[in-house]
Amino acid sequence: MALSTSMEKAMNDQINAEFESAYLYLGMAAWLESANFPGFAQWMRAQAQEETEHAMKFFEHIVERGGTPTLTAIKAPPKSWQSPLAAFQASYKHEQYISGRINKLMDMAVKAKDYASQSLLQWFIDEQVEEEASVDEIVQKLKMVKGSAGSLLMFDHKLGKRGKE
Ligand code: OFO
Repeated sequence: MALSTSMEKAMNDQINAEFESAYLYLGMAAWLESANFPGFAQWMRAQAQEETEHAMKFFEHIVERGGTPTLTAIKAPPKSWQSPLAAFQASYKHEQYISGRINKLMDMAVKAKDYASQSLLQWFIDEQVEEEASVDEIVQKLKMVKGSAGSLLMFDHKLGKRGKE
């Protein structure tokens, strides 16, 4: 079954949203590097990479269903944040926004009885649960280590192992 025009448009918008996420996290990586938190920066780099993979999942789905991926301008991310905690809090908020978008796409797919899109979107729904949980865990830990430079640096070192194990 070919992708409906409205679903094709909505998924193209989601390609943009996923690349916007990648750009946001790459922006956070750049700032965290400049603020001397190479571990947190590495975590954000890996996150940006995952977001690019998410965008490509929508890209391939559109192609496989006979549609045309349409790429549009990506919003520039902020250049700095108050602290690593502020950056991860912004990331958590952003993931909640993305989860809301994925849920809306699922609503559309259900209404249209588009089972192939529902299958793809179910993967994203599960992925969003994980994304929100992992960022929230980091936020909570950053709150705990607040005020202790030594603990903060140890945590930075720990998160820097992401993608390297
Ligand atoms: Fe693509 O999951 Fe985050 O934004």
